[in-house]
Amino acid sequence: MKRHIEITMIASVLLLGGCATKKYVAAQVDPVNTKVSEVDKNQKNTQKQLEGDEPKISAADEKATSADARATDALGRADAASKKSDQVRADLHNELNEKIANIDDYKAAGNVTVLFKFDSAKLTDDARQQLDQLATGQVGSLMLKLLREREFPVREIVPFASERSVGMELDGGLLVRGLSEESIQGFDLALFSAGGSTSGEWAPRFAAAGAIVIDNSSRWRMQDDVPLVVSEVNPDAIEAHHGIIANPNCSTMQMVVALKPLQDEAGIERLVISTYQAVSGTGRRAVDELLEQSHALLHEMEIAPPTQYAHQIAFNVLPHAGNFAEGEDHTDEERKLMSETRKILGDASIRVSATCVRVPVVTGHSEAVNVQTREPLSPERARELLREAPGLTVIDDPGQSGYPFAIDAAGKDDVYVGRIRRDPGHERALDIWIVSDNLRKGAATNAVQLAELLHERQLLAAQRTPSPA
Ligand code: 2RA
Repeated sequence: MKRHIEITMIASVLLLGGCATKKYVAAQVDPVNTKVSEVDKNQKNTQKQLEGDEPKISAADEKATSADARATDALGRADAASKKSDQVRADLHNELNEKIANIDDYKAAGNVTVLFKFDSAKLTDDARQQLDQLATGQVGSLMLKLLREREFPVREIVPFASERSVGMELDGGLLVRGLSEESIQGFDLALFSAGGSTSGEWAPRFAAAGAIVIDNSSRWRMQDDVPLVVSEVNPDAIEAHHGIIANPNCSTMQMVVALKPLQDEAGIERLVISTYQAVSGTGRRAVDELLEQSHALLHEMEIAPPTQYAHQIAFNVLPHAGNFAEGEDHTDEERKLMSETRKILGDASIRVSATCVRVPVVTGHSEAVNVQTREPLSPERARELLREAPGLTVIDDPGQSGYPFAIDAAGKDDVYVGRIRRDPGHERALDIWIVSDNLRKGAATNAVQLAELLHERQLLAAQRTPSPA
């Protein structure tokens, strides 16, 4: 139709131009007619082709419609996902903001809820690190809480702290005292959560005054006449004390609870350990640093230079937990894992390789441990042994994503074990994953369990029968 109108218009224009143009017009009309019939032919061909292509066209049409629907659907989903991720981001911001807002309360509340606190100026680096824990009160305050929660049969609890905190009133009306020869007399039990120097100076004095000291610092752990005790692992060792009992380091503590049943069954030849340690192991200031850095990064703000670690800890992983002593290529944390493990398990021949890593987790240390046994031990038997052992919970259903992890273990007293499997590289080795709350079982819970053990075994001064006159 369109083609026909066009031709008519050309003809009428030329005719209006006069006779002289007729021949020319006629001459012109012929080619036009030829063209018309060519076009007609083409049109027919095209028509035919179109008819032949029709199924293809309608298939293409269908395809386009369904692609359209899919695109609309995908757009809808993308929109929902973006809304969801906005929500997740907003929730995370709110959560962090809330934590940041609480930091001041948090710091204030923790300041004196410790048993012993001293002037950090005279302390070594190692002791200062321990002191950080104490100054921020994480383990000390948890000890007090646990003594109450577990109804430890106590007549009187007296918190000791540095001079500047003397006289302060803690939760439950406890008044903080200062340390002096007079003030430390008359106690049956002293729970220390202070630095190595404080313990070095005052633990023997408390012991001489008749108390049994349970010390959370590293000061006495490797001393031959000081038992290093984990309540589920070597409880009998407590009886050999001479006034001081040492509480192991957190990363060793949780690991030996899981290793003991395997050692009893098959012996242990070698351990290869990688830890993933939470920042609360360093102290409350490190928790603050992680939260403040995370907050800054999420708000696209500059982060302050790190003070607790050598590098940024938020959104990072540092192959550096503990301190490197001069000329040492292992940190003290790694050395503690080696020596304390051998002492607690009572086997100096166990070979231990350890890498201690700090991760941006607030509470809950995780450990991947390759255990090479002396005798063959199947993963099935290991699982069975670990299920029956005290203080342990096995979560091992990898197909359903069932394994322990830090945020689940935080706030609980058990040690959690999962991913129990054969090491394909060694017929007598298993790989296991161990997680626990580093402040609870890793420190305060075990200290209180040791106090309970002393009480059950009638070893406290007030329980001893006076010798006949
Ligand atoms: C840690 N050594 O760095 C500590 C806790 N005792 O996690």
